[in-house]
Amino acid sequence: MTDRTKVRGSGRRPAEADREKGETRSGEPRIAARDIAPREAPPVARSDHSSEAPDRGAEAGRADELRDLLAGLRAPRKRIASKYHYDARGSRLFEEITGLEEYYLTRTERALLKRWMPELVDDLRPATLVELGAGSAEKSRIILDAMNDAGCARAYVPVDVSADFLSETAAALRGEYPGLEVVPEVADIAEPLDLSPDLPHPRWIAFLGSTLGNFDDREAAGLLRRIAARLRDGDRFLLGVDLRPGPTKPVERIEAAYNDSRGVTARFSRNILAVVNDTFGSDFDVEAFAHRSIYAAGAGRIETDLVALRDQVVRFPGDEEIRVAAGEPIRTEISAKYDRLTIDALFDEAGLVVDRWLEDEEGLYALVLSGPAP
Ligand code: SAH
Ligand code: AVI
Repeated sequence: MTDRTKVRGSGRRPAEADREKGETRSGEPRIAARDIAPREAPPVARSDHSSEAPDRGAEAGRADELRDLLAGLRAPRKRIASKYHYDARGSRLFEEITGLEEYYLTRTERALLKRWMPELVDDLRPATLVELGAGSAEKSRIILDAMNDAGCARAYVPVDVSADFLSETAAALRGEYPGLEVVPEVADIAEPLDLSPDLPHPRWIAFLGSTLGNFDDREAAGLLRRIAARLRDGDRFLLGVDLRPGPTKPVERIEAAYNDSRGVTARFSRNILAVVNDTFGSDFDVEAFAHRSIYAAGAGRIETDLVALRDQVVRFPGDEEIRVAAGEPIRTEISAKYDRLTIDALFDEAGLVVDRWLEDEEGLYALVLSGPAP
């Protein structure tokens, strides 16, 4: 049994699993964190953060990622996985988006957390908060503050694919919450979730920001199933979701959130090509694509494409070429929207039961607290 918290991702090193045990000042078992002290920013797709040279496992992981990427770009409808948005620049652009007037999601979720966390945390007393796609953990602090106030806070496990951003987040949190074990994990949350048995219960697994909506139906179902399988009695899953249009939420409101007047979302979208170039050595001309986000009512989701402004040939190392025709879209992101019915159906399939559905007065956004099905 290892004492580290790990969430398996691509390119992980088997040797990392054998980390030594330590103790906290209070004598509680320490939940060992991987060393992710700030260092040269690695490409987003790398999850290898030890100080040694990349091993064959990491190289194989990268080769798999390149194979998947090229398969997506050769598909009849071209696509790039949305996780490639999040290098350091992409993460900062997303932070900028969260402050935009049009992007109501973050501030609505923040208000819901502020309204409900003190009461719920005091009631349920989670000892560990695991957060998927934690980013800057700005809103997580609302939960952590409530855990501190309730005197139950023991460990925080932010999981994110953006390594450099995660290390900044972890360093900041260690300073802000001295008694808390902060155990960052660089990993792809679409991969199996493997939590250390040493993390104290009750545990909450949080997935905020409506990031679930960035995964397709199959991935989302798998993710929820794996989360449900990790929950013991008393543990909870806290999900934040953006809601579908309704009487007080016109479609235009959703579309405006993804087509902001300052063009920050367009820069965030195009940055995915820069990340692919940096990670795989391709030569996408970032300026040769236009951002397009449209709400697809049938699917209940925003669909974001980068549309080629001219015919082009994109080169990858190893003489691989991708041809893109003028007007051809590359799907870079979906942002699914939910309602009570779609969540109930997803949760039912995953083995989760909704405890509380907490929605703002305008019906924009919901926090869903759930537990394992009996
Ligand atoms: N939870 C924060 C950040 C949301 S942005 C909030 O609510 O504001 C989405 C976050 O998920 C980013 O930090 C990004 O790096 C991370 N992310 C996206 N795809 C991921 C994946 N496949 N695996 C792990 N993290 C991912
Ligand atoms: C992180 N994720 C939930 C955001 C969303 O709304 O889909 C990413 C984003 N894309 C454009 N704007 C924000």
